[in-house]
This record gives sequence, structure tokens and C-alpha cells, in this order.
Amino acid sequence: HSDQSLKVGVLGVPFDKGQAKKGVGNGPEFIRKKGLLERIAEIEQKIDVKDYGDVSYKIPDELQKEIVPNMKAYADIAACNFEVSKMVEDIIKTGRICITLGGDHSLGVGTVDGHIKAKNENVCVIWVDAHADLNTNKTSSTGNVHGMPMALLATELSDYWPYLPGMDWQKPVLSLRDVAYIGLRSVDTYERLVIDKLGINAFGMEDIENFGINTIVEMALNKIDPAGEKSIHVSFDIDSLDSLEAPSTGTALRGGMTLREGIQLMEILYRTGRLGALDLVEVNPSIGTETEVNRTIDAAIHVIMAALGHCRRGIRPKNVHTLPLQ
Ligand code: 4U7
Ligand code: MN
Ligand code: MN
Ligand code: MN
Repeated sequence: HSDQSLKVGVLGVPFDKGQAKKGVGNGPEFIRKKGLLERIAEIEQKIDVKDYGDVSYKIPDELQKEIVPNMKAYADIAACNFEVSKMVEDIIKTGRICITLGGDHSLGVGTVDGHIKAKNENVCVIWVDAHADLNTNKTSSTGNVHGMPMALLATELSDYWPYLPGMDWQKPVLSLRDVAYIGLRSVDTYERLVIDKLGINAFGMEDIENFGINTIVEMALNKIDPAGEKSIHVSFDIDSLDSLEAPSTGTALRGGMTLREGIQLMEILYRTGRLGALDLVEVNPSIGTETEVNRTIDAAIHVIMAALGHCRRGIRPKNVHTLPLQ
């Protein structure tokens, strides 16, 4: 697709209430400050990129006092995701690939919901994460909503939730048959039960080890989009990468993907031409040393660049045929 320009929208969601650690809300600011938009401009593939700034929200009066058992900061989650969903829907409807910078992973409810609305449900999801994020408020051991977005989105789990005030805009319409996990290595007991019972496409680290990331991505796409006609939503939790590669995140874990695997995964998805949205979440610039923060943000930028067609072989010479003589 290199002669036609690729349209991209960047959206920041400085939201941190889906988990307990301060700082993850500064992810968008740090990723931009390290030059994301400038780096995107260097990609050979012509890109028309528009920065939509950061999402802001206000909790409506009638939601102020609403609480849901074992869902921390419930009103904030509901109000913020409402705005996220609307923004993502608008951005995708203008023909842009929506890149959402987090923020914690609870924002995945809004991004996937907005994508589904923009594309009339013709969406499949690749959830790249060490964790399955498939807890309900009844199974979660933490009450942190960044561990629940997949369960909120899934049709198959809708009966397991209580009534959620202020979330009526979000009808669970995504079937878990249209979802594939890549990178799992920390799955809670009830999450494992759901994955096994429903036969969810879950590719863990051992599968990447056995087959290689190329084959895993092909297998995932064959399962969730066999006809190759859906808009692909990638929700990329930076903790899918090994904690040596991306230390500055709230739930860092060893034994994860290398940055090279993360890049390769995104390059393959770019080449499908069907990437509709990418979330890059859970970068927390308040965790770790300056070097570790830089390493983590740099990894995030590499993942995004690969998703937009950055080529590791360099830029192809066009009107240049020989080396300069002097
Ligand atoms: B993340 C956890 F219990 N499963 O529910 C939970 F281990 O968005 C962690 O993937 C969730 O980083 C991690 O709190 C959420 C826990
Ligand atoms: Mn995670
Ligand atoms: Mn996650
Ligand atoms: Mn996390």
C-alpha cells in the first residue's frame, strides 16, 4: 500500500483508575514527548497522521454515587470509557486507523466498543498481553478493572455481570470466538476456566516458543478471521513483553515476548492491510529508573511503528541509483 497514504489518528487516554499505581496516566504524554509523531513521519509509507489530543471526561451527577461491588473507581471507569468509545468510533469512521495511547487497560472496553460501532460489528480482536483480563467483579481477586475489560466486552459472559449503571451504551456484542490472545503467562483460575470451557484461542508463551511468532499470528488470524475480511483490533499491553524489555509497567513479568517478537507480530498485521485500531497500554513512566522508562517507551514506539509499516530493511532508494562520488 505504499503509494497511497495511510490515514492514522492518535488518541491519548491519560486514565489510571483501572489499577492502583499512580503514573500510568502519564503514558500518553511521555510517549508523545519521546517523539512518536516525528517517528511516524519518518516511515517510508506515506502517513497522514492527526493527533486528537487526550480524552477528558466528567462523571455525570447521577453516576457520582454509583458503586459496583469489587469494581474500584467504577464511576470513573464508566464515564471515561463512554468518551473513549465515542472518540474511537469517530476517528475510525473518518477512515483513520485509531492508535490509542494508555493509560491502563480498562480503556480497552471503550476502544473495542468504539471500533465495533464504527465497523458494524465486523471486528476481530487480538489481545496481546501476559494476562487474560477476563475477570468479572465476582472472580477478580483485586477489584482492579484493568483485569476485566475482556469480560465486559464478551457476549458469552454478559449473564455473569450485575446491572452496570451508566454502561448502557456498551452492549456486549463481541463473541470470544472472534478473539485471540497472544503472550499469556499469568492467568487466574477462573480465567483459565473460561478459556477452557469456551475454547478461546489462547496462544501462550509456550506456543510462541514452540511455533514461532509468525506461525502463531497466522494461526490466530485463521481462527478469528478465516475469510480475511474483518477489521483487526490489536490491544497491546506492554507487559506482554518481557520485563527486561519493558520494565516500566504496573504488572511486569519475566518470561515474556522479546521486542523483536512484538515488532514481528505487528509487521505481519500491518501487511494484512486490515489493522483498524491499536491500543498501546500500561506504560507507567513512574516505575523504574530513567533508563528503564526510556527503554519501555522506546519499545512502545517500535511496536507502533511496526504496525504502521516501518520497515527494518530501511527506506527503498527511489530516484537514487548510485552512490555519490565525493
Ligand atoms: B493487565 C490480575 F489478579 N489478573 O485481575 C487482576 F493477577 O491489564 C491482574 O493485563 C490483571 O495488566 C492485570 O487483577 C491487568 C491479577
Ligand atoms: Mn497485562
Ligand atoms: Mn492487560
Ligand atoms: Mn498491567
